[in-house]
Amino acid sequence: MIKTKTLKHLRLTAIILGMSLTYQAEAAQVRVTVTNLAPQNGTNLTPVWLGFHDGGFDLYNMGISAPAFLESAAEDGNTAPVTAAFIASGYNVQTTLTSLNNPPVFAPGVSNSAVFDLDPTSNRYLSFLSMIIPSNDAFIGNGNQTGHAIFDVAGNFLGQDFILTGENVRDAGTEVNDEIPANTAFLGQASPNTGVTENGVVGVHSGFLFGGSILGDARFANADFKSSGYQIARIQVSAVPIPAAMPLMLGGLGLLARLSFRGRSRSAIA
Ligand SMILES: [Ca+2]
Ligand SMILES: [Ca+2]
Ligand SMILES: [Ca+2]
Repeated sequence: MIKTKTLKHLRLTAIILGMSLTYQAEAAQVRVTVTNLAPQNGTNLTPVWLGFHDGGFDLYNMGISAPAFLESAAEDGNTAPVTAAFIASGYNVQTTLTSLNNPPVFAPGVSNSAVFDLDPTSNRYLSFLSMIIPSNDAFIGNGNQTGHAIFDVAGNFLGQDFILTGENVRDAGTEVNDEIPANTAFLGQASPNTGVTENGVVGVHSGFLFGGSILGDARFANADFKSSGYQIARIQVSAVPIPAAMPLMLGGLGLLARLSFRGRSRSAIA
């Protein structure tokens, strides 16, 4: 009798454990945290576009002219075009993460995060994109679409935790870096896509102009991202072990199992 009970308990436990294991293999919840690491009066970041894909979505390549969606993001912080391009490429797990402040930019020291439900195969890689402000067309974003794997080929969670320095700042090559306030987002630019067309290619940004209107502005006195050791941002991708509802659900299942077992025992006695 005791043996039968134990066996039944074991079988139920196995079923419940199996359910939780199946859940982990099929989908994973991850948290992406973006932090602006620049010093006070340093560089700001526009809301950060984040997208998860299977390695088939490329934001840009060094030495090649920027796609239109990159121009909008790099010159105006507008992520609507990259969002549409991502969908057009067949992907749908993406967001534009704001700072929750007003304006929604990431000022130095500001951090925010978002949680995503990911498929380890179709959402294996992270891509990110954000404009550096103020600037003409400076941005951070990964040019290597498979550079930030969240899962390995077998679907095991890898996570990511990396720091972008001043050397990771790119020039979209779409607008001349004249830093004239009327051409420069966040300084005096009144409408999108305002500035002198550069007709260039994406490359490493050469830095803000010494004596220019960005570094000459007291609010951005520490925005020289070419200075030694300058840190722009940190991006962390961590696993959310079990969704908050899962332990409750498992607890509930256990209780149900126990109740049904007791019910059966009683009817057996009767
Ligand atoms: Ca430029
Ligand atoms: Ca501009
Ligand atoms: Ca332009």
